[in-house]
Amino acid sequence: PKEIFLKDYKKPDYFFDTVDLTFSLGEEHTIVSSSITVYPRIEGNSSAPPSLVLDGVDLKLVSIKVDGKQLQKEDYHLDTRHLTISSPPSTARFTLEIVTEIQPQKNTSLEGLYKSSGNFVTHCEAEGFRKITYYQDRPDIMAKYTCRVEGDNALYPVLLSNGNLVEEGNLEGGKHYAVWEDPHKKPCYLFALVAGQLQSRDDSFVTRSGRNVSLKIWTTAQDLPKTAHAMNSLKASMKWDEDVFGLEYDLDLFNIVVVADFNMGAMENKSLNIFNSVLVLASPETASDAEYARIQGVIAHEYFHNWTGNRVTCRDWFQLTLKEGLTVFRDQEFSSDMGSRSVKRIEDVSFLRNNQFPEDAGPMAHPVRPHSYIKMDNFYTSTVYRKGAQVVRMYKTLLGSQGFRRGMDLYFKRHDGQAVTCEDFYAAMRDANDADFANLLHWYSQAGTPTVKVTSFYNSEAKTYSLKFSQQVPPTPGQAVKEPMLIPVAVGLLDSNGKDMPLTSVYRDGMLQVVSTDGQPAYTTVLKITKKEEEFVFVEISERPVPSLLRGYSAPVRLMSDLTDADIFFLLAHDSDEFNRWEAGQVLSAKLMLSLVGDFQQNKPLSLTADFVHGFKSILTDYTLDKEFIAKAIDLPGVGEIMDMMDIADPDAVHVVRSFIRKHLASELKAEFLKTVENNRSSDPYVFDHSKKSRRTLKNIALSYLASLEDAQITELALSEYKTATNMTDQFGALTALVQNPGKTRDDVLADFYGKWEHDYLVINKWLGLQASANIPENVENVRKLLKHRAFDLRNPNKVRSLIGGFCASPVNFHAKDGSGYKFLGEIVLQLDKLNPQGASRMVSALSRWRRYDETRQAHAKAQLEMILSTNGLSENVFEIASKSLA
Ligand code: DPP
Ligand code: ZN
Repeated sequence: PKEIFLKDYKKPDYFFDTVDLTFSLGEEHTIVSSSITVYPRIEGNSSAPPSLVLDGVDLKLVSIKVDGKQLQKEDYHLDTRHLTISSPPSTARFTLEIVTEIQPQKNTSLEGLYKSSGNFVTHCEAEGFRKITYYQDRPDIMAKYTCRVEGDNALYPVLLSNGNLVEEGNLEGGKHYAVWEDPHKKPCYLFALVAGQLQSRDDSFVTRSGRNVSLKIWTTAQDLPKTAHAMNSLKASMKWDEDVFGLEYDLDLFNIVVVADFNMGAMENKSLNIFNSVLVLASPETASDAEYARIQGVIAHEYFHNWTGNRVTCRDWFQLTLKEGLTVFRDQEFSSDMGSRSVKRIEDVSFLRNNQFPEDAGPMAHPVRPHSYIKMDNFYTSTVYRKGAQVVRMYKTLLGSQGFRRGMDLYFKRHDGQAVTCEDFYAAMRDANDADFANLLHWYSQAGTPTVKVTSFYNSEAKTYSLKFSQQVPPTPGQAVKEPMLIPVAVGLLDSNGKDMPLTSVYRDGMLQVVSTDGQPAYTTVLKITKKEEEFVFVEISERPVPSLLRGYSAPVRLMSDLTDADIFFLLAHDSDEFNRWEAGQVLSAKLMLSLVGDFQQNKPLSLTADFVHGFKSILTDYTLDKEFIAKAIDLPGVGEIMDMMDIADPDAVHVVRSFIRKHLASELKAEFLKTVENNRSSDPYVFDHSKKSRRTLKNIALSYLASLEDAQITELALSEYKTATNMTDQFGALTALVQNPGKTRDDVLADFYGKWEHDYLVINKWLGLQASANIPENVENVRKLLKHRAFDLRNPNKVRSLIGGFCASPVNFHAKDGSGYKFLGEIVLQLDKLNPQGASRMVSALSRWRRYDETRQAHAKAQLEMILSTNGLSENVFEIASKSLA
């Protein structure tokens, strides 16, 4: 396998202007004919024009013509990856016509053209278009497409592609056709085609300049009622993007198609988004609040790509974060505006810490813009997406909302219709604001989570308060030494009453900086750390403050401060920044968990301090707080997050400690938890809004604490919640609470749930995931049984994610010390790799951080990686992860 490097990027020798495609869909094979107008990048500069190299994989070449003339065998070269035309015409333009034959019905990789539930569907990002026809499959080739689709009338009554429908009609032999024309230039990864038996929910949206856009969500007739929430989310996204960024939709039609077999969550193909069914279909009875929220966020995400990704796209795949980091940032902002901003922030930061931090500290660590890859599919990572979004957020933190908007406007003004780089985004932000951005670009090139240490000093005579920062970026594979980064640290100072002190000015390196605006003091100010060590001194500070640091999590770093526990309890009680109030609780919990882990490892008894229980209780019972905020604040840091803080990760110890704290709190605060359940129960019809969702979330987490007690009265309560639930959030919440404890009740309620929902594969996937992720002893055997259950299918990515991905999330069973969990995964990866390399490599990633564990676990995991790597015929996807993990 060949590694591809960012530094080797070269402009293409040829561009494509127009691309006309015809698909003749068939059961035995599908014929794809393309007609492309080609022009050289540099016109007439040499008598021997460079060869034209086209990508193509798993294709049967039927014919190839240049300017109408059939090419002979000696005119081109064909290998398993490329079709090379050695002497293209030296004219200013020529036409290339290629016919290929493919077999979508046999394509289990789910990239290129394949079949799902009998329908034809495409997925091309990143490099799937080369499985459809020979093409320069790279995003800097942007062309105008037409697409004619021909297929059987009865089997494929609906024929869709990008853009506008310009013609349709009947053909001989019971066939029909449709011709689609996309007026916008696009890279081939945004091409899409769908053909099959589908029905649509129809709606419309009038843009602010008066364009009437027809909106359609396509799915099976049976699932149509479950598309209402997705449609509402789409309309809300369209409105929000106009209001916040001034961005309007640019065609008269916007289609979303629902597909059961899909590797990604969804895909932003121009005007024809294709969605994994789990991210569209929802009804109160079948989908939980978490799923409603994800649907809202992802519908918005894909819609927002129309500008950030499609109108302005990436020059090459190394720039993926240019569109993904930015679009994730945009969907996060949208969701914040639809619900609670601080709760959304808390969720995003937890996700980052549980998923991205470990990635950034492991063998696959890469900058948000990677320097190299073997398979691009392996770089659709939480680093590129989530840390990338944090990088975009830092621009906003540094520039303010208006400055950020100015930067976005300039970005579109300069680059609409282009394929660009992260530097272009940076330059637009800088130029629109005359900003001084020293060191911000390092975020694109340096991997690893920076650590920021803070020490504070109050001078009561001078009335100054100083904060001394030092930063360190850890070494990562291929990057031993790092440069200091620009780290924006939002800071507020609390007085002894817990109120924010007014801030007027601060000395940075002895230089006075005014932080008040228009004569008004600030209550939060953003300190720009740019050096390895730096000191900031606040003046006119009348008493020793408690600092609230990194408000709103203003940079994706690990913060270590000299605050005492008393300071942190004070912040927990008083900080005006809700995120930092939550953070204070997390810091206290994490400290406690790490110290109990130490006790557990030394066989010492575990116990909680009264202070901790009291602090916890005061949050649980504070009726002035937002209920969803309470739910977040009483949730302990995840096992992954705590393991990430340890020198040698100990999954058993972290699990035991986390369970101990939960159980202990449940027992000490049983009455308060019961009251929380009681007060937040509701028999109102399900509505997905912040206030209703908050009640349900709080009730369900309280129930889950209580159920950890394994107490007969609580089991009765949870069973009754399960039985009387009128929506999936409550039903699944009660089920989740009940299945923590092995035994007959657990078995019965799981069987009951299956019986209820057997007919609904999305609900059954939740059932699979819940069992797979259980921490009950020796669950691997149960998961092996579920592999053979008729509800499971290794070819379906959602089922794989639920059952196999779910299993890998169990600290107890995946990381079982006898290696049984790793062995199970090793076997599955090899089976899956033959069907779907992308799916297989996603699963093998769970083994990649094996060095983080003790020697016994290391040996077991390493053996599996070596076994995988020694297998013949391994995909490049799995090869890359397995080999880099062992390197
Ligand atoms: N569909 C994926 C996403 O939107 C890749 N573009 O993030
Ligand atoms: Zn995206």
